[in-house]
Amino acid sequence: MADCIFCKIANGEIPSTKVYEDEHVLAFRDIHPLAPKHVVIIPKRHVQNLNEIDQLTEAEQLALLHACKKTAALAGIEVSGYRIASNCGPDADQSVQHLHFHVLGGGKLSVNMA
Ligand code: DGP
Repeated sequence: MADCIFCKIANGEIPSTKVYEDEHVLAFRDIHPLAPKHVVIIPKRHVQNLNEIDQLTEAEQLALLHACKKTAALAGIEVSGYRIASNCGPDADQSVQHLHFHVLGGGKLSVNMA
C-alpha cells in the first residue's frame, strides 16, 4: 500500500529498530512505547486488521503467531510475562491501518495498555 507507514517500514523506506524478522513478518520497537518492552509485529503483506486475516496465507498467519513467542523470548520477557494486543477498528482506536500485534512487557502491565 503506497501510503501505509508499516508497509514502508516492511520494505525499508522508513527505518525501524528490528527485533525479529522472517520471510513473512517483521517485529520492531514501537516508536511510542507504552511499556518498558513494547514491540510491534506486522505481516509484510498489507491487510488492514484482524478482520482481513483470511487474506493472508496459512503460513503467514502461523508466522504471526510464532513471531509473538519469538519476540517475547528475544525481548527477554517470556518468563516475566507479556501481553499481546491488536487494536481492530475505530472503537479500539486502531491508528495504523495495517494489521499489527503489540507485544508489551518488562514490568507490571496496567489493564488499559495498548
Ligand atoms: P495502534 O494504535 O494499535 O494502531 O498502534 C500503532 C502503533 O504504531 C503505535 O503504538 C505507534 C506505532 N507507530 C506508528 N508509527 C510508527 C513508526 O513510524 N515507527 C514505529 N516504530 N512505530 C510506529
